[in-house]
Amino acid sequence: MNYEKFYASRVSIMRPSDIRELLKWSLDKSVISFAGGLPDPKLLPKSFELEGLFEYLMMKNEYAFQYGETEGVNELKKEVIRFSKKYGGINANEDEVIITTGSQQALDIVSRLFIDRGNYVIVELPTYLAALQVFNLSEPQYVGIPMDDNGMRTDTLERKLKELNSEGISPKFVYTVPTCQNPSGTSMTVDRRRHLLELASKYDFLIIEDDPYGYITFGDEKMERIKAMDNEGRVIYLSTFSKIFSPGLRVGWAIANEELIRSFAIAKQGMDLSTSPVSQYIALFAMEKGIIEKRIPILIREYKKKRDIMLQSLEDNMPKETKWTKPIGGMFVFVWLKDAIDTKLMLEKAIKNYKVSYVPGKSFFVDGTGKNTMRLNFSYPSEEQIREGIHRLSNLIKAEYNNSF
Ligand code: PMP
Ligand code: G9A
Repeated sequence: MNYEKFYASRVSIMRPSDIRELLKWSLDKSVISFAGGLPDPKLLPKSFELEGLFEYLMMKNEYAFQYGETEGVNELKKEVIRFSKKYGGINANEDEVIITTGSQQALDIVSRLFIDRGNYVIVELPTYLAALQVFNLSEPQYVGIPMDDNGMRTDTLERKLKELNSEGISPKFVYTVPTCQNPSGTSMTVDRRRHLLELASKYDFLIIEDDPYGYITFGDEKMERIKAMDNEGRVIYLSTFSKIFSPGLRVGWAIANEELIRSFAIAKQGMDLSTSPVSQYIALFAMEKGIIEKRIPILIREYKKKRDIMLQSLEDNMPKETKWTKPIGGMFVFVWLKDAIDTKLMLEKAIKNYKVSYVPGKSFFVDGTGKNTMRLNFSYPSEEQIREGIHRLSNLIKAEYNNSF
């Protein structure tokens, strides 16, 4: 059967995600996976934490097992508001919050609400792959802004905005993961966050602040949320229970001006009616019992240990002409190899011969660069696997360097 003729034209734009395609290797125990951005399996919810959950769900039976409001379970929204205020300094009321089916759904909604074909959208170089996957379906024109150790180069952004402005072009939004970015691991300084807000005001665009990792930073650095500094209602803030509790729940949230949240809700109605009420009540249980607040310091302690081991192993093993980022939190280190190396071509050897996987970096870059880069996740592998995996990867890279010019 030839199915081609049945597909809508947008199907030709769809691309499989390098990350999702690699997920199977996370399940193959013989391969050490630095690929998927998965939480440490040892830090997923424990049975002692979830004691009483079944009774709790039965007590909420007529809500948890029923259809729910599109905006989300009201008590959960209240908990999200309290949490975002306490840990993120964000002020919001109940009309300014919507519960989403992971942040991924919020990104899909952003794509549907704001991008018409050919609209300009600004992203970081590199940026989160699955955001590009959903934005692509709306066929934007991307402008990629380079990053350095201090996050997005807002000076370059300003120059680019001036240029676009002189051509009469006004971008719809800047998409940023300002804290412990996926994939680079870097964080934007507070000065640059302010600068970004000033530019948004001057050139009249929205900011999508995607913040799954801001609650897992390792030091004392205060990563002030852009949303917390937003006086004009320009920032749409996204976060999720995926990294601080469980990605299996598929529960996230968005905070924005209430008019925008209303549009979010209308878009969401046609997508899934509401986020699973059962999942929302599990998240609510975890919030009310303080499970999440208790586990955040544990996540920080454990991930910091793993980050340190990864950085030390890279330092001890990687050949010269290789560099990498030094994240202050989150789950990822980003690596640049010699220009001659194509990490996508190298991947098969890595998996088959060296039994180690990573995400080739090219698909994180909207400008076609990044061929010689890779993303390494340090939250999922064990400490021993990190040491052994970096050793294996370094051996492969040394061999590739010897074969290259
Ligand atoms: N945004 C970023 C930057 C992410 O890294 C992720 C998960 N890897 C998501 C959004 C989606 O998260 P979820 O849908 O699980 O909330
Ligand atoms: O498994 C996923 O697709 C979520 C994680 C994303 C990532 O690895 O960046």
